[in-house]
Amino acid sequence: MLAVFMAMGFVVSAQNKKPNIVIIYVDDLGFGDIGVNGAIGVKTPNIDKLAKNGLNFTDAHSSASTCTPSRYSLLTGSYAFRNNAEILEGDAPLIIDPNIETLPTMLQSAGYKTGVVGKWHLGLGSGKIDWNKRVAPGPKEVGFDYSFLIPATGDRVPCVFLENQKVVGLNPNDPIMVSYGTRIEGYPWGFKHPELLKMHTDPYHQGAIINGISRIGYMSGGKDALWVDEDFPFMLTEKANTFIKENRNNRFFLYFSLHDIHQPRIANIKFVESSTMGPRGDVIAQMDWCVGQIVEQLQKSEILEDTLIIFSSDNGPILDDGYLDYAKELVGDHNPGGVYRGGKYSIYEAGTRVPTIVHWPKQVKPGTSSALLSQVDLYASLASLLGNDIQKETAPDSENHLDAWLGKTQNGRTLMLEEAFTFGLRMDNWKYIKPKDEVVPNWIKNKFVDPGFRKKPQLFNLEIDPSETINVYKDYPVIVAKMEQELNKILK
Ligand code: NG6
Ligand code: CA
Repeated sequence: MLAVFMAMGFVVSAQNKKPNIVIIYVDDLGFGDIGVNGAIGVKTPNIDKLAKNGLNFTDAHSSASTCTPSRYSLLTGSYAFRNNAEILEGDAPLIIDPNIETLPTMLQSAGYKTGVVGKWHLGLGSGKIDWNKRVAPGPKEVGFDYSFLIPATGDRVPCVFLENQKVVGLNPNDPIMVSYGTRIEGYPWGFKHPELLKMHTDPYHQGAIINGISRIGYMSGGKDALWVDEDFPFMLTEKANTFIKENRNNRFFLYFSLHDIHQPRIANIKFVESSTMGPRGDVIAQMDWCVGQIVEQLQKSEILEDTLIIFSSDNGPILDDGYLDYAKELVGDHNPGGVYRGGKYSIYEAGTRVPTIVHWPKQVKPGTSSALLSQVDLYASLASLLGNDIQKETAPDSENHLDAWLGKTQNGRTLMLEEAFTFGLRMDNWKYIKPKDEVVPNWIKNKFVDPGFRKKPQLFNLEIDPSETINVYKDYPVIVAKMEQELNKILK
């Protein structure tokens, strides 16, 4: 009897122990891009191992089908449309209000050390940025004790890292200037100097050429501080692992936001031709290596068992997204979005249904889960894990689904919003897409991606039609009316 009580006591105290939390956030990774979900053209042994020893979700979603909106929702627990969050330029102001409670501030008040390493793309500063001084507000002001950033995206200037909001390696005699409007002299422009390019681009990526790659936007100065794209995997994993090592005796939260597999897809030579899909596959392999490095560090620090790892992506897959890198998936059997329709930018399922793995050896039994979940729910779910109450106005769209995230139930949301150029709503296995009377923007037309909005409403029954091929809108007026009503309630 005593032994039973003691065993129970052990379980209770283990449950009370707060885990370290690591969110590994991949960029543009599709549902079908990892081995456990059926990838063919590339091997992802490290991610597969995480999935085999953890919980692999088949119906978990980023909140939107592009980066900035998804990240905004992840960190604030609020839908992106409430703040008009859209893909930001590299000099855009910070879109998170420093006065609100965020996921990292919530974790700070629960005693966590917080850090972000990698792609930010949530804006910085509050107007015109002086890149030669500390750039604020930024991660610190919204709850991160430490930051090491790619400020926006790999295809946008400035092409420099920011550590704790200061440009790394900047020579004060060579100040940085950035412009997204007027062309500024400085680094040569892609459209004028195609002979300097490693790869050709669409007309939107023909600004400053840095490291043989032309970007969106113009830049001058900061020569000593320029990043080398091929070194991203090493730079970022090293910074993340240093943060882990330094905080191994604290409770910590690491938001590890990889640049891969976003374009420009320039794999390090170590990973070139490590897949049969060309550059897009090579950077998937590279990203998988980074994941392995983080897990290995957690293991070396003897904290893997106590760490809750959440692996996911900010939106679905895309082939050429502006750089002509000959992503070859179209000719192979590899299906980046799995059986799902669409991809990045799209309101169809592959836009937001992304690889999602939860790994926490002490608490989560290995398996799979078909619970319907959105990343916007991580806020309230993690707050509940830590026993934190959240105020009503905080994280207004975040639902506590801790039991589903930890595999204690297969029941997640009954209703779930999806954001893209229009809105989608999931109600169990029904999917409704709000009509939109607009033409497809020019810049997206040539991307082999169907953004999915139509002049007429769309309804799909994912249970029998997971690939959203047959619009059954006319056959189910009652369901449609109910879903329109629910959607309007959310959008109001
Ligand atoms: C788009 C860019 C695209 C990519 C995307 C951001 C053009 C024509 N296209 O605006 O290349 O950078 O923004 O991707 O400018 S995301 O994953 O960060 O949302
Ligand atoms: Ca993305």
